[in-house]
Amino acid sequence: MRIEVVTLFPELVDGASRYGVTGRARERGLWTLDTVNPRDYATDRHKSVDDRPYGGGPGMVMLAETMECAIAEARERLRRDGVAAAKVIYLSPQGEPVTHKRIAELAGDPGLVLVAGRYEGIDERIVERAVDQELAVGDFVVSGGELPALLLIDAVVRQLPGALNDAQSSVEESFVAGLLDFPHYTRPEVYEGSAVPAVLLLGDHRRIARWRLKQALGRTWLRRPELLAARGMSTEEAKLLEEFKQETQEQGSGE
Ligand code: 9WO
Repeated sequence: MRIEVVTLFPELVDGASRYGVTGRARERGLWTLDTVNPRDYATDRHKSVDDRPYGGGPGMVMLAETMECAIAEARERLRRDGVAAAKVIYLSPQGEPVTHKRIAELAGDPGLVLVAGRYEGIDERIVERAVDQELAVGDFVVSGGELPALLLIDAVVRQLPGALNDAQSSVEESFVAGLLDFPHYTRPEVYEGSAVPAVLLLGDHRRIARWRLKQALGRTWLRRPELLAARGMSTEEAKLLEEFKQETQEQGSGE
């Protein structure tokens, strides 16, 4: 996969993508990253990329022309590499929510252009003319689109075949199954008076799998009930969740 990021801070995006899973996948050639800086398309002597908003108010808006030139260059580079019609994605709090399903779809694209805005955003005419999808990675505002773009890149790259090793892939499957992950423990067996759950020490792999599924169901029920409602449960899972509820009640009442 080929990813182009339009950003005023190319070193930030390039640098962060060199770590961990995305960095290794990049070294192995599973994906490439290039950046285009709207600053390089500025035409005045101050190299302006922003101006004051029509209608007044605080802050600045990114100029239509420098932004459109930068997006055109990103698309052109991808086209030269055989990606005929790359999707252009603008990261903004006004976008549609990013879900696992959307990430899986994007991972199937041969190339993507990600637009990271700064200031109060980009001129709306560029959203209309040059952007295919406006996406939000959460219901909050940050200072620019670079970290949201990196988050999207990380989530997409880990879906590329060969990006994760076997151990990492199996963890992935639990979230794909629509549940939150179960709790994890490592040495020591007792930490500051708090013991690892006994079932994990006995080596009975069927019981361990059952306990972990119970914890995953229980946590999802407690923290993200809407995920559980959307997914539904098998008869066996419903039984495990009932056990979880009983056990947490017993803890709460001190029995
Ligand atoms: C800044 C601002 C300041 C005063 C009044 C209103 C304001 N709105 C914004 C704003 O939304 N700035 C954005 C910064 C413009 C687009 C890039 N920025 C951004 C993207 N912040 N947060 C995101 C983002 C992207 C995807 N998912 C979550 C957040």
